[in-house]
Amino acid sequence: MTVMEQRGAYQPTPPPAWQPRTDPAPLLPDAQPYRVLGTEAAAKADPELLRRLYAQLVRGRRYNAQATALTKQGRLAVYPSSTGQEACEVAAALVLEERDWLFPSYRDTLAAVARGVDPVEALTLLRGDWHTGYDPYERRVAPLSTPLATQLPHAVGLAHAARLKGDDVVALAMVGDGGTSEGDFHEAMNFAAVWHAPVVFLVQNNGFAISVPLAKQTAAPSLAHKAVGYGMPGRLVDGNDAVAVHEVLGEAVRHARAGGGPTLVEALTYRIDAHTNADDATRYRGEDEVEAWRDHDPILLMERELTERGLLDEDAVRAAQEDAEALAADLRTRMNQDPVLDPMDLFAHVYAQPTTQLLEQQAQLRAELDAEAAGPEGAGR
Ligand SMILES: Cc1ncc(C[n+]2csc(CCOP(=O)(O)OP(=O)(O)O)c2C)c(N)n1
Repeated sequence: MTVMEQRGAYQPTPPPAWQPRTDPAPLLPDAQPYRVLGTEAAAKADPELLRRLYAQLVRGRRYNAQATALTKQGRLAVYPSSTGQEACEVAAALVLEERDWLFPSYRDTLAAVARGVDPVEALTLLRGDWHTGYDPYERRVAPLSTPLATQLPHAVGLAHAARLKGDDVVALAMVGDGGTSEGDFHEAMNFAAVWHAPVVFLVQNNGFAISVPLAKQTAAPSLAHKAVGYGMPGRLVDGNDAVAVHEVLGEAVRHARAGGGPTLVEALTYRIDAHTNADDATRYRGEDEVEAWRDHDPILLMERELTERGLLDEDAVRAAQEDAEALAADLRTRMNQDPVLDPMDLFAHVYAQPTTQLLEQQAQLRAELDAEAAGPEGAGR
């Protein structure tokens, strides 16, 4: 039989039946952003939680305003304000247990403060002083991360390690919409899903990566949809509705704690201020857009709800404002004191085992500082 005849006799067998490895349907995000405030579900919200969230939102708004003012007075090098995004900041901090970890980005100073980090220490990095400024282990808040999305693989690593050790720890990592286009985002999401790590990703979609609007950096149907490709559930929530964000994050944290693996939460919000004090937002967005979001302000939404339910009277408003003013006054006083800095600290905490070059540089700086301290006479000896 010729080769051609043999081929003619060949009967192809059908390939094995294919089906998706994971049913994508339960992973799909909410068709519409999940909301509580202004809906029937709000009636079920715990009054104590509403009051607590409200007080923290008011404090947060004041903290943002004061930190921005400090940049104008030359007391703070840069401040990426989260005005308009306070609901996400506060809910992320309040939803965690003490034993959990928060992984913030540079925009999330407020989340760190709401979790108990000293308000001045939280600004150390943005002041241009050394290192993180606060002890990450004290409140379990990782350093504010400036390189986009690099905090995400760290969060996954910590959460995975905790699970391997049998520790009951969940990591909540915060990132901006722009950060979701980074390679680190992909790597973190993939490892988290494959390892089933107890981690929650909170994407604050505030519409812009500095001046780049979302449509120019992703063609995804929503950022929450990205979850499905990695095999984890995606959730879409109104990021200005503090109760809704708290609820969605709470569910995701409980799911992770119970061994259910990671969740990606996209919170739709808006950055009312410019990217930082160094940015002019009028160059890439119109005032109409900003005004429309002011009507959907997180504090306004909460005030309406509390007032309708008779949970907010003048005394409660005044108490929240006084508390916020006290925070701002403390920030002003302490930020107006010149920090005492030791230039030798530059070399601390860089490597566990300093490199030869670093040791040489350290010795050189020591010699320069000693010579300076000795003055012209000492230098001549
Ligand atoms: C790896 C990396 N690339 C670029 C930058 C410069 N950069 C700083 S902020 C920013 C925009 C980030 O936007 P987004 O993630 O949406 O966060 P937002 O500032 O809106 O909170 C960019 C590109 C950076 N910090 N890190």
